Amino acid sequence: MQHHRTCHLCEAMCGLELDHDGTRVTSVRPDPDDVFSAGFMCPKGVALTDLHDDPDRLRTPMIREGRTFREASWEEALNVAADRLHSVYKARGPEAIALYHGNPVAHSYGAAMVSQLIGPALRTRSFYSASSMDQLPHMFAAWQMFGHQLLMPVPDLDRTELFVILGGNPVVSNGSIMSAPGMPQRLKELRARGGELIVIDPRLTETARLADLHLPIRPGTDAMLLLALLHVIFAEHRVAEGPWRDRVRGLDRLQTVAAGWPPARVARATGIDADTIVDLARRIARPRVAVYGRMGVCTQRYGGVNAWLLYALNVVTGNLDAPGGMMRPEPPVDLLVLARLLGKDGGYDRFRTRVHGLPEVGGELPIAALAEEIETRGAGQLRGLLTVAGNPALSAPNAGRLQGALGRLDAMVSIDYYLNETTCHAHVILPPESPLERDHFDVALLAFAVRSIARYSEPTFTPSPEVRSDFDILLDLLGRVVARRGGLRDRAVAWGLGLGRRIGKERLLDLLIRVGPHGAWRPGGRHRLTLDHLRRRPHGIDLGPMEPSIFDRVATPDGLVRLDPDVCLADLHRLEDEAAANAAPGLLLIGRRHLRSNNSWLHNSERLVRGKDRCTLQIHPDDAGSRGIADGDSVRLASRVGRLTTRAEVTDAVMPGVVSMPHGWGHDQPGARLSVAAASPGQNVNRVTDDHLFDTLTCNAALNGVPVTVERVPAANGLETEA
Ligand SMILES: Nc1nc2c(c(=O)[nH]1)N[C@H]1C(S)=C(S)[C@@H](COP(=O)(O)OP(=O)(O)OC[C@H]3O[C@@H](n4cnc5c(=O)[nH]c(N)nc54)[C@H](O)[C@@H]3O)O[C@H]1N2
Ligand SMILES: Nc1nc2c(c(=O)[nH]1)N[C@H]1C(S)=C(S)[C@@H](COP(=O)(O)OP(=O)(O)OC[C@H]3O[C@@H](n4cnc5c(=O)[nH]c(N)nc54)[C@H](O)[C@@H]3O)O[C@H]1N2
Ligand code: SF4
Ligand SMILES: [Mo]
Repeated sequence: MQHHRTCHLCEAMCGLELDHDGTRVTSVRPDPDDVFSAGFMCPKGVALTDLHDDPDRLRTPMIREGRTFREASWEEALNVAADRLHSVYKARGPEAIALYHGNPVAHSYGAAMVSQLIGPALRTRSFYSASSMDQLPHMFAAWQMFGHQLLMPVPDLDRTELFVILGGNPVVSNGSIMSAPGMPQRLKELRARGGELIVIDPRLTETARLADLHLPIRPGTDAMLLLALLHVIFAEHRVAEGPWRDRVRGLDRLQTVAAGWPPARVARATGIDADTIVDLARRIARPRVAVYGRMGVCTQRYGGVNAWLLYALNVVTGNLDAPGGMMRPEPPVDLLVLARLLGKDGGYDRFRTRVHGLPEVGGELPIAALAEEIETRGAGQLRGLLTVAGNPALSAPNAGRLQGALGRLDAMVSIDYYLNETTCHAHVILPPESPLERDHFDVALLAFAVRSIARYSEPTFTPSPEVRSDFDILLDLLGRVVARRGGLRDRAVAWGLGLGRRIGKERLLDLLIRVGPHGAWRPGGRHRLTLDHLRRRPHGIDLGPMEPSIFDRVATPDGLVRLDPDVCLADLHRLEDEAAANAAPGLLLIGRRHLRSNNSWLHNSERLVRGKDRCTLQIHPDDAGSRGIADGDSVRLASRVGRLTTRAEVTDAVMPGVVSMPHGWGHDQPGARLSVAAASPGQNVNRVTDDHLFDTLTCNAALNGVPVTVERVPAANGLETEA
């Protein structure tokens, strides 16, 4: 039998064609008829079946007793979980329970729908997620400039004539805040229509190899480069004319700031010479140019300022909300309205963390503070944690410290497929259905696709009655916790949660689609979509290219885009100080993604981990030479917080002064149950990244640009991780 479904593993949302016999998938191919991915998939597509078949994937709830876990019924596990969380609530108050949402929440519409209710239901504001080691600076800038944190513009990749990427590697990551399956093909088409690609990245990445121009940049200096680009554009009177000028404010203040950053001032710090910067500015100040920045500009010490300057640059060149520039699609579910109704349209510094007083961004507290909030005694100390689809023990900075903290919680409940490095600390693990046993719709990611499309996938296999969805598990658990509080309001909330379960996520989704921009209940709509429509069109429905709509959706108090947010301007003093100081010549650590990895959690698939060791430390020949390091040597990588030993890969793909190592590895943790991953565990680079190193504006973790030392160790010492 054949079944078509969306791959939910990354933001590209490829359409897949599966053959199966009713219980097992026998082959996975890219769906040639898919309206969006048109016959593309990456090697991870097959991992859907590997996940489904994986004997290590949990099929029943697990309860920890001492160091071991035993299987339990849903009834028992949910009650134990609710009892544990409730006793923390009773003894320490609601804020003593924290939530952590991992990246896959964004890929599960059931989990995403309920996730917004968890905080209010548990009455806690201690909300953490992978966002604060990812795209939070973009959300912050969108909130400051456009008045809505989800109004993040997307490159109009298929029509741009110059695509400039700072700190993104879409050929490997398959795009982020830019859903565009088939990146190599799309980049080929860009070149075929005479367009150009410029990549600004400390490493000669797989994407940079396809570029017309690769500019290696010293990590953490993008803000200086962006200011210098603005400087040239203003100084040479290249600011675009157009109706956008009536829809923004703060252009003069932006100009004043940029005036202080001539290219010559930033050349040494960035490693890009002044003439090149001038030339780049001239090329950017034209129509149909998209300047896009991703992880490399977010997860560093100037994430917030970078995101602001990037968006501002696209505005002054006239490319915001213009074809070929940075735009937004019109997805079937209106995420902007939905988020506003849920109070999730943005915010900043309305409350702070207890220990170091770090500000909330969009209702989130920074992951960099999670360990200290668990460790530090006093009123409000975190004693309980609910993790949903996350593995912070591997993914968060200073992971060694966080792992220690997780082990000391009074109540930890995890909703996850695996007994892994994080969930091994939980008292109860509640596993959701396999990806093939659930339906799929991209509530969030379709709002960041390079075209407007709609696509829904039915479950491939009918789940057996004992299997539960993230949606049902979360609602059931929350209902039980709330019911234990016993007040009148609590009973009303518990009833509401029960009602949500009875309505079911499919009917809620149908409702959201019907009232959405292309929905059946939208007056004058062309497509009149319902969930049933989508069920009949498994290859998806193309809703057309992006159209200008950002300026119309701006939600600032005066309806104008702010080019000069006060908090961003104020943050520039850090950059001034840095430019004045003589940069230390030490080594800076950056990350690296691989096509066959997905953060920490696909390393239990035999065919995805096969092949040579990927968990190496890339180092430039000059830096290796001066340290007596040869290719393949064991090296010790150390920072303020930790050290590890791994193998050196000497390569001029990284610029001098920079070393690179991937994250998501370190599967040698006792207590985890990942038999394939444990056979080639690699090292957890986040034992070296530093929880005290973050963007002090948004408090987003700085996983890139970490000061480190590297030294050769005699091979006999072997490869082991040290705390
Ligand atoms: N050094 C360094 N560290 C990094 C990064 C980096 O570039 N460098 N990148 C950062 C980024 S961008 C991110 S997003 C984070 C990711 O950080 P996390 O989200 O914390 O980690 P993941 O590895 O994505 O783990 C996802 C977990 O969800 C589980 N899971 C998968 N699907 C589902 C599901 O449908 N339901 C449930 N309940 N569970 C599910 C998996 O088993 C796994 O345990 O890592 C960050 N860490
Ligand atoms: N195969 C695969 N795909 C993935 C993932 C995965 O783990 N594997 N993870 C998914 C997730 S959660 C995310 S968030 C996306 C991320 O998607 P991307 O952002 O496209 O991916 P990264 O590889 O993190 O790219 C960051 C780039 O920034 C560069 N960089 C580091 N520091 C700096 C700096 O200071 N300045 C500049 N200009 N560049 C810098 C790095 O060398 C790297 O090439 O990928 C998603 N897709
Ligand atoms: S690029 Fe790969 S992982 Fe991402 S959606 Fe497509 S097949 Fe899945
Ligand atoms: Mo991410």
